[in-house]
This record gives sequence, structure tokens and C-alpha cells, in this order.
Amino acid sequence: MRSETGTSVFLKDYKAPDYLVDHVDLLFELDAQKTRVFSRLKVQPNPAGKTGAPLQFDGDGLDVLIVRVNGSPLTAGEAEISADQLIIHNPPQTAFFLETVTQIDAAANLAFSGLYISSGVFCTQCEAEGFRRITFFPDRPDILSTYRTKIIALKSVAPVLLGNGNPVEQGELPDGRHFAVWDDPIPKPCYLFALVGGKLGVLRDQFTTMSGRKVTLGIYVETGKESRAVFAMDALKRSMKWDEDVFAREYDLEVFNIVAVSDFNMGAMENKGLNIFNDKYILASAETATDADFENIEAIVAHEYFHNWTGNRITCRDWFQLCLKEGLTVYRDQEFSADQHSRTVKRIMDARDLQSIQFPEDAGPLAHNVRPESYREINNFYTATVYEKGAEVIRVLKLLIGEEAFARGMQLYFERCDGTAATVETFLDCFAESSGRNLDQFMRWYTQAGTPTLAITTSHDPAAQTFRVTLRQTTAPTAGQSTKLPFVIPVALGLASKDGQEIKLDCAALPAPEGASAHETERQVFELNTSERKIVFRNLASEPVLSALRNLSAPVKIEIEQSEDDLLILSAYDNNLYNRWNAIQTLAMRILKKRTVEIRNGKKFADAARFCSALLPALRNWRTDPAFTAQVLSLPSENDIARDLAKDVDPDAIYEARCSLLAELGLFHASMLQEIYDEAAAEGANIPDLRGSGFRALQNTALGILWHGQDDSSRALHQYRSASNMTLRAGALTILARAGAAGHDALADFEQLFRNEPLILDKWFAIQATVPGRQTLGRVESLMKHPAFNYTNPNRLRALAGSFCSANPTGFNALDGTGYRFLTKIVQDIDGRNPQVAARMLGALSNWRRLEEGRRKAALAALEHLAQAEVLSVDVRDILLRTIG
Ligand code: B3K
Ligand code: ZN
Repeated sequence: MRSETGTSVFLKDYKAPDYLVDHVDLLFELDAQKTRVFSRLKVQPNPAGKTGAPLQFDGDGLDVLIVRVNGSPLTAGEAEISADQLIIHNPPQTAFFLETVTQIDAAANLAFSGLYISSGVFCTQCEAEGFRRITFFPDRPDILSTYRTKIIALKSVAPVLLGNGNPVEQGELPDGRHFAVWDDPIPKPCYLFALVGGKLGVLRDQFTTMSGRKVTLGIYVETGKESRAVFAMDALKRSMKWDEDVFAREYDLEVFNIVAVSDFNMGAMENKGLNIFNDKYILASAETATDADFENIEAIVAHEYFHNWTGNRITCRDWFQLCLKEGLTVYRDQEFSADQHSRTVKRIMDARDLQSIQFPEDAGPLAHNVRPESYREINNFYTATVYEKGAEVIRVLKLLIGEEAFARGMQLYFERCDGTAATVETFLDCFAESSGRNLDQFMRWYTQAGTPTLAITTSHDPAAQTFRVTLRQTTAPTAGQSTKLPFVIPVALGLASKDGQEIKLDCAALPAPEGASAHETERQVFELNTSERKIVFRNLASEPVLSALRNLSAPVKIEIEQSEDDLLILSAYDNNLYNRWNAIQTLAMRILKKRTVEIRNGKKFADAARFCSALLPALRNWRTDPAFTAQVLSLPSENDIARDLAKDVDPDAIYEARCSLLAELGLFHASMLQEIYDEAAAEGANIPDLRGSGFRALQNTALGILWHGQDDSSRALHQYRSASNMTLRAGALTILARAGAAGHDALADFEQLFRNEPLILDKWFAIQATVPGRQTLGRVESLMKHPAFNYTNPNRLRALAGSFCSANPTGFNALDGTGYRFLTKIVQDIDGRNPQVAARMLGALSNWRRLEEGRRKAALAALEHLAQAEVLSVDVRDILLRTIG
């Protein structure tokens, strides 16, 4: 663990490196406790750096055995060598070789950064700053080098030896050892370095690229689980093809390997030619994985593959530019998934995630720019803001300049920046050039934190037959940014008549803002780049209904006074399906918020019959798009309601309000939901792959609503018993776990069925951890003693403790503060071994300020108690300080 205060790094302090490393030659002698790393670097002074500067390479906890320059050892006066740094005072000023030998204890590495062992498999994770835990190196992304890696290991321990690039040599050695040599000819930053050594099964395939080159594909998994990699392999091949078709990007090596490991801090890692994955995002079969798991696997396989161009061939100059690779790659994987399935449903799901995870981040103490300007610990900036808002900002750009200029800009970027470590500015220059538009104001999306609020008011003038729409934007201050300048916001608008017909837009000669498209009216996208803009629509004898911010055309919060009648019209007829869904959500949210307040104040609330009827069109039409219907029927979550309330949040009242509305819906539509349930069950069973996922999603949603309405578990029990796939099994178990005694047998059955499969038991852990109510904490604590639970494994921890803290609002926010203390204790426990995971878990408390007073005090007390811990990692200390504020 590094020093706990941690100094801040600033974007404005960026300096070109003084020394470059052209080529890296590595030899690993793999051994659990004593892996030797022989490194030979071809170093040369950087003409753009400071001449004669001392050489300072990074290390982190290294056991240093040898350091030599051009074959000669260094004397004490020539260099300073410690576990964490190598300084050479007067290095040669022409190209030279720096050789080091370091020794590392992979078995003791429970931080899962650098070289570590997961279930007996040697593997690495170097992003962001893990390479320095392997050998001395200028550990920064703007040093690009070619790599050659030789790996030696006992064949009995590691029959499979994998590295970056292409395999060039392999052979036997005395004493039961063997070796493999991998050569990566494409210069890359060291964070993309990877190696794997272990006993693994493999699923192989092949892909022929657009220029006819054959690429050997391999997915390495725990032996015996090869068949569970079939879907991931298919997703990989579809991703490779899609990147060729849509972005003309071809793969560049002879092999592409993926390795699935069971101990992994996040989802996956895009190491060049050797992606390493959390096995949760590779292994899947209908019996073991839900449709949502399959969708995640597809998206993450695509995401990591797409990094080959956006991230690897074009990398980041420094870590402040993280969104350059992450936001753009999320945008690319979202588009891929939208092309594979329903674009509307994908947009709804992405918007839900953005609003439920990123908006709160932007509204809380951890708010930061899409491109931050300083950090104490870079690993704390792999956030929803950098990733998801980063992707939204790309969508904004595309809407502003149009699809064609966007596509040309992307090609320009690929051509111009290939082989470089780029910045957001160099990226945007390509689009300024392709569109002829000045993007200075657009840049504010990267340099100002916070979610803008878009307030819309309308007025109809029957005499003049005009409809005036006024758009206003404001952005609340965020930590360190007290004033905000206006953003350029593309606002997609549509109009409908009161009988639901789409109206062609007709504007009086529109004074479009400077730089905006001359075709705003035809495109139905209007730019707001000042604090206020008025748009007047003509020829409207009667008042139309406004459909605003279609498809969530910008990452903003919308405030619009719209009557219930208008929302009902939109919910039934809006031409834009996203907004149809959004109208229902808005109606539901209004009721849920009102009820929450009424419940808190001990008042009676009115029934929601009108809202229930509003769902009729969607229910009648469910066959057109069952996945969409499932989204329509999914009420805003408890966390969504808390976010919308923004202050005085009482999770118990929210929970009660939400249950009451679900129960009403269940009773109101009982027979229709039952019919849909039965038919969807019959259809879904016939289509096992993702094409049938809409039926299953709808079946599970209907099951939940019916259960709330009737409080009868027999349907769920039957579904559990007859389920032939995990989607329906887990859907039923989620209900049964909440149903008290009725669920015991099913829970025991699931445990028994999957007792040897910890990855699948994670669902069982998560389902139990998210049972609402304060009694759940005790259950979670006893499950932590379950033989399948393992404190050091991030997946187990997230499934049990993580789910409880972030997806069980009533349990976690128990009035007496036990949930908060549970979290801070766990954070402190884990921090000693895995600071990254500890810091991320602590994020569950970041919105403590919006809680009602009692809970707010309890949360603060828990945070302050943690702050008093004698030893905390930089990671946790950083989140803690910002959270307390
Ligand atoms: N680039 C990695 C994330 C690395 C996180 C380091 N703490 C995975 C991804 O975004 O594709
Ligand atoms: Zn990524």
C-alpha cells in the first residue's frame, strides 16, 4: 500500500517524459512466491523532454536484485534504488540498455494489481498503475514501446503460457519446465501489458478479417467450462465484424486471446491481444446465466475488443484523458448492442443506468468533470461520469454535427492519431475539421461537472396559432466549481396533437444559434447554447403536446410542467418510443414521490386508478415488443425515487410507496397480467437465446407485479420449479426470497444445485442480500460465514456485501445506522489487502447528505469513525475525504 495521504496530480502539470522506452524485453520465471522478472529496456532521451535530466522510473513494492546500465552495475552515487523508485542521476544521453531483475511475490498479492494468482492461474492487471508492481518502468500511458515477453514455468503448474502479441516460440526446458515467447510488434503503453500462466481449458475459433487475414481466437477458462464460453466467442466474432462494418476497423494481430479468471477487481481488461476477464463476464449457459448476464457478456466482450482501436492503438496521453478511450468505447459498445437487439430498449436501459448511477454521482460530493483536472488516486476515476457520461457526450457531439460529419471525424481520428497517445483536444480537432464547426463550447461537457437542468415552459396562443417553447438551462455548483457556463445542449423535440398524431414541425424563420445546423426544424433537434432560448412553432390552431428531449438527447435533467392528460397522451401515442416509456415513468414518479411524502406524514393517499389505466395501451400491445413492455411496467426503483426527492430521503417510506403502487397495479390488471404471464411463458420457453429474452423479462416483471397484488407465492414457486433457464429461476427466487417461509425450500434447493459453483451462488447471495428490511443485515452477516463465501474474492464480496449496501435501501439505511457501520467496517477490513475494491464499496455512502436527518447523522458518524482509522489506503482516504466534504 502506498502512503496514505497521497499527493494530487494535476492536468495542468503535464510534461513530456524525459526518457522514452522504444523496446521492452521481458523474461518471467513464474513462481508463486518468487517470480523473477528480467527486464531489458531500450531507453533513449526524449528530444521533447529535458536534456540531461535524471531518469526516474516507477516501482511499487519491488524486491530489486540487479540494476545495470549498458551491462554495468551502478554505484551508490550514480543511482538511488528503492522498492518504489529507480533514479539514475546522469544516464547516458544516447540510446542505452537498462537491465533490471526484480522479484515478486504473486501469491501474496491480494490487491489484484500487478502480477497475482487467481485459483492457481498467474495473471496480471496493469491499468492504471500496476506495471510498476512488476518491474521498474516509466509507468505512464504516453510511453509507447514494442514488447517481447518470454515466460518460463513448470509445465505441471502452468501448461498454458500467454502474452501480448503473436506467439513466436515455445519449447521444453530441463526440470519439467517449459517456455513461450510472445512478440507484440505494435507499440503500446505498459498498462496494456499482460501475461497468463496456468492450467486452463480453451475454446478456439477463427475470424477472417475484411482484408482476408486469418486470426486465431481463443477463450481460456477453467478446465471443463469450455462450453460456457461459446456465447462469448460468438459475441467476439460479431464484435470484430461490426467494427469492420461500422468503423472500418480491422484487427491487427495473428491471434486474439481472452482469459477468464475468478479474482478480478472489475469487469475486464483490454490488454493488447490478451484480454483478461472477470469470469462472470465470460462463462454462461442458459442454466447458469440470466439473459441480463448474456447481455452484459456481449457488451463487455465488445467493449474490450473495441478498445483495440479506441484505447490501444490510439491511447491516452495521460490519465486525465481516460474518457477519450472509455467514454468513446462505451459509446461504441452501446451502439453495437443497439444494432444487435432493440435500439429503443437499449436506449432505455442505458438511460436508466445513466440516471440512476451517474446523475447521483454528478449531484453528490464525488462529482467531477468527464475529464478531471486533478486526482489523488486515478483508480477512483473509473467512474460512471468518465464512462457513461463520457459516452453521452459523444452522442451529444454526434447530434450536434450530424451523423455524416461524425463518421468522417471518426475516420480522421483513426488515421491521424493511430500510434499516438492522444488528448481530448486532438480528438475534437478531428470533428471540428470534419464538420467545419467550432467546438470550443462543446468542450465544456468535458470541463464542467454536474448535470444541467433543462427547464421547459410552453404557451399556446390560439389567435396567432403559435406554440412557444422556452428552453432554459442551469447547472448547480459542484465541488470546486462554483459557477457554470452554459452548455451546448441538443434538445430533440416533437409535437403531437391531443389525439396523438405526430405534427410536422413548422417554425418561423428560426434564428438558430451560431454554428447550429441550418436544418434544426427538419432534424427536430434544437440547440440551446445560452441560458435561455425561445422557439415558436406555427400553424397550430389548437394546443399541441410537447414531446421533449426524445431519446434523452443530452445528459440533462428535465423540468417541465406537463399535465397528467398530456403525459397520458404521450404514454399512449408518442411517435418516439423512448418518450412513450419516459411519460409512464414520469407519471409513476409523480405518484411515488407524492405517496412517499404522504406516508412520511402519516397521511392517507389517493388511489392511482388513472395511472393504472395508462398502462393499458402498452399491455394490449405487448406482443409488438415484449422487452419494451417489460420496461414500461418496471416502475422507477427505490434509488430513483430517492434521487428525485433529493433531500429528506426516508427509504422506508419510499419502499412502502413503491410496494403500494405495485400492489395496486397487480390488482387492477390481474387478469391481463395473468394472461400475459402465461403467454410470455409459453413463447419464452420456445426461444432460449437472447431473441426470447423479451418474453422472459416480461414474464418476470408480470410475476413481480402479480405477487405484489395478490401476495400469493404459488406462481413464483411453480416458475421456480419448472424453470429451464436461469432467468426464470432467478426471477422466481427473487420473489420467493421475499416471501418468508414460502421461499426457504427454493433457497435451499438453489444452494444445493449450485453448491460447487461460487459464481452462480453469487446470485443466491445477492438475492438474499437484497431482501428489503432491516432483518437482512443479520442474514448477510451469517452468509459471510458460508463455505462458498470468500472475503478476498471481489465477486463474492460484491454479490453479498455490495448488493446489500447499494441495492437494498431499506436494509442498508436501517434507522439505527447498523448498515452504515457494517459497510465502513468491511471497507476497513478489505482495505488492507485490496484498496481498489474497498474504495469502490465505500461509494455506497456517497449520497448520505440527501438522507433525512436521523440517518444522515448516523451515516456521517460511521464515515467519521472510519476516517479515524490509523491506516487507510490512498484510495479509501481519497473517497472518504471527498465524501465527508
Ligand atoms: N480499462 C479497464 C479498466 C481498468 C480499471 C483500472 N482500475 C476496463 C475497461 O474499461 O475496459
Ligand atoms: Zn473500457
